[in-house]
Amino acid sequence: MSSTELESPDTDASVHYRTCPLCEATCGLEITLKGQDVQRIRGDRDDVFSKGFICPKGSTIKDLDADPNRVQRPLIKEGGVFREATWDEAFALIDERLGDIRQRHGNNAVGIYVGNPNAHSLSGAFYLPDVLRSFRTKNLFSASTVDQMPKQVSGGLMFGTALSIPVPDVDHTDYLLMLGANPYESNGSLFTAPDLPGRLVALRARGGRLVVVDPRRSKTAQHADEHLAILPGSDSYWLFALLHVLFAEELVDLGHMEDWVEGLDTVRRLSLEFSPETVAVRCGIDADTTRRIARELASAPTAVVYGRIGTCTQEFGTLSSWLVDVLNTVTGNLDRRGGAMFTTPLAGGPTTRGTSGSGRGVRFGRWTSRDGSPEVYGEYPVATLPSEIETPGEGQIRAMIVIGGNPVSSNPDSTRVARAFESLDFHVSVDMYVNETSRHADVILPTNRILTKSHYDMSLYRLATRNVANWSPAVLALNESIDERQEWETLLRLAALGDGLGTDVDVVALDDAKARKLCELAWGPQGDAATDVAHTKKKSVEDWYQAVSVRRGPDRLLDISLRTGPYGAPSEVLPDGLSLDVLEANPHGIDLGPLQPRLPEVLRTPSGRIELAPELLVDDVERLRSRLVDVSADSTSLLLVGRRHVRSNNSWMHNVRVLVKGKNRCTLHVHPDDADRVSVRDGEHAVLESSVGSIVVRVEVTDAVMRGVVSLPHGWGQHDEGVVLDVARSVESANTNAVIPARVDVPSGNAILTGVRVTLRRS
Ligand SMILES: Nc1nc2c(c(=O)[nH]1)N[C@H]1C(S)=C(S)[C@@H](COP(=O)(O)OP(=O)(O)OC[C@H]3O[C@@H](n4cnc5c(=O)[nH]c(N)nc54)[C@H](O)[C@@H]3O)O[C@H]1N2
Ligand SMILES: Nc1nc2c(c(=O)[nH]1)N[C@H]1C(S)=C(S)[C@@H](COP(=O)(O)OP(=O)(O)OC[C@H]3O[C@@H](n4cnc5c(=O)[nH]c(N)nc54)[C@H](O)[C@@H]3O)O[C@H]1N2
Ligand code: SF4
Ligand SMILES: [Mo]
Repeated sequence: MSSTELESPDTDASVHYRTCPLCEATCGLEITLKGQDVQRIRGDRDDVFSKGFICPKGSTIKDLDADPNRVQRPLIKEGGVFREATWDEAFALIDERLGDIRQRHGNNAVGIYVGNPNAHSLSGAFYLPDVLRSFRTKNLFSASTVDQMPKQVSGGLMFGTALSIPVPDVDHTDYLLMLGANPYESNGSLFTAPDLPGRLVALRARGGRLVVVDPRRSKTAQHADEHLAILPGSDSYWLFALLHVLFAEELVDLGHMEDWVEGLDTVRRLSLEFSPETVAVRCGIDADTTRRIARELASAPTAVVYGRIGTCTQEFGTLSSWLVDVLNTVTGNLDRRGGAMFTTPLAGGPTTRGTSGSGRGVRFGRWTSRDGSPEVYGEYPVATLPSEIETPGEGQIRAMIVIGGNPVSSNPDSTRVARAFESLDFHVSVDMYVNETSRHADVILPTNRILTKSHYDMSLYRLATRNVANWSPAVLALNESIDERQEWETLLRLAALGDGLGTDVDVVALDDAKARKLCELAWGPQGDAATDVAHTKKKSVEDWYQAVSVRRGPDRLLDISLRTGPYGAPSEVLPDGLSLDVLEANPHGIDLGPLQPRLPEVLRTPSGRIELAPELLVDDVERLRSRLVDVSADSTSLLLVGRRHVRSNNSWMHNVRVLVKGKNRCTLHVHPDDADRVSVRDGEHAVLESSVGSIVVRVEVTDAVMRGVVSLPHGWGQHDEGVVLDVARSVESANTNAVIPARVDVPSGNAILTGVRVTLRRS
């Protein structure tokens, strides 16, 4: 069975269906080809989840794949300039240099950074762990610590795994309180729901209420019933004040969770000192409003609190992330229809594996970095990466492997990050651009074009608002004339190199061994194969391995995950059980319906209960307390926040001309009163300065930002020498991370990117 259907008598034309991998919304695309030429990309109206919705980025995949600035073949830097090389040549150089560095300085001398696109890549899902393991280094970093790590920490502590993150049941809720998220531009995050704007419109149309808490009147705030402007970084105080009211007015009602909750009294005690009056000035929200919202939350038939990047990348990111789910719990809205629910991922995941109802839970700080940063889920904070590269001594990072990431753009104190990368002895980037980061590399290994990859969003389907699955086979063939290779093969080769197997490896054999091992694990006493075995009646692990080995690479591994996942066994809805064959036969996806209550089975805490007051977080409340009066506040400085635009995607899509044309979007939003105060005018240049640097920005005066707050989007400023991004370079822009100091939220190590103190002056 194939997802290709002939649409016209023109035998050359074919229509293919493909999930968009660019953001978390997982929209279905309908792609018309003529031969190997992409004629058109539009929304797949039959997609079970997105039903035809796409954003302006989805249809630009053709432009991305055809970008003349794409790195086509491996590049090796010689005498300061890149030259094209063969894969063998590139791998031989990597092997020689990394081998030498590891031998002389130990395994920790090699650091690895993995970026955001890996979360959307089937290759990344299955082969990246091999790379991370193979180099036996503790110096592992990722974009998670400039993003969602606080939510993973709070969810892990409360419910037991790194992916125990409840998702708003947006399609059924009566009340959505949203903090620090702007899905009208971002299309949702840790909350996979294609056409989230449409779902929010539907929520309001059925009589529900949407309240948005954001220092900016964002597009989502404009489309809400109510917008509360909050001072950046103060969400934890406000969330505590909501709890304060709920306890004081006896509105706490655990409902069906009564038997599963531990620590309610501790939370009540902690909330006592954060009354709406106490936090009003710090948050910029008056006490009456706070009381009213608390009552609305408690009285709505169903309600859900949701916080995203604005609540994570802040001084108290973990506390905010935690309090969001505490509120969901104490209002009885956790794990019930219309509340905050857990996905049952069709391909399985940490919340479906192992013993149901309890587990090992999570532990952090099992080892620490040289500067004392505790590991969190095996990684160190990216904010500390430059110092790990620059500080001499045992364990100093001398070489970096960067995979699908652009830390020089996306990490705080970016000027220092650039300097640190420049000082490395060796650096390899797996990327398709020579950008802010990879320009420093000694070797660049290109990734293959999006449409030559098969796709299944392993990570984001674990956080989806319905239980869905959709697999897309590759639409285009690899371009042999440039020796284009699948990224999973590149990752497998890198892993082999890390394992000391050298460069002369048989990738097919390595992949077979990996699949066989996965089969054996699934077959073993701890494994999940039983579900599939039951219906395939395979006699041995070998039979089973042969059955899945009609495919190779990540597709085979996905098939194993599907067969051993929660829907692998035959059921009423899937009489044959779930497998990749089933998904292949359903090119518009499979929808197993709205989220279902999963308590207590979803829990993996050692206690088998919801830990409402984990010690690590309770201890961090002291830090919150100590900052109730913001002593660094003064009348001349401003608080910097970010923003996203629907035509952007972090740092790497500004090279698509149709997305950047028109109005310049890298402007600094300044409130009219602040503009007057510092004498800057709309459209003028100004200097934005902080303790770590200064940048020249174009000012846009608008009352969409709170007084005292300025906003600049991230991911811009592609003007460094050597960056090969012709379109992005032609746009006037600056990198906001050049003025953001490298500071972290303590429990998670996540970078503080919002609420940063800056000054503004005329240039
Ligand atoms: N100030 C500020 N900084 C921020 C943020 C913010 O809100 N404010 N947001 C943060 C967030 S949420 C994130 S997720 C990070 C992102 O941080 P990063 O992941 O470091 O950066 P990206 O811009 O996503 O860069 C992705 C890189 O991967 C490459 N790439 C794209 N597709 C592929 C592929 O299929 N394979 C490979 N190998 N490479 C590919 C791109 O060319 C690009 O170089 O930025 C963070 N930085
Ligand atoms: N078009 C587009 N879509 C994207 C991306 C992109 O770059 N472009 N990136 C993707 C990625 S990697 C991610 S992680 C997601 C992020 O998805 P979202 O979390 O929805 O991110 P944003 O759209 O940046 O919205 C964050 C909002 O938080 C507000 N904010 C800032 N500081 C605070 C604060 O202290 N408190 C509160 N309450 N609010 C605050 C900002 O003003 C902003 O409106 O988007 C994804 N989708
Ligand atoms: S919303 Fe996200 S997944 Fe949907 S088309 Fe746009 S970029 Fe792709
Ligand atoms: Mo992100």
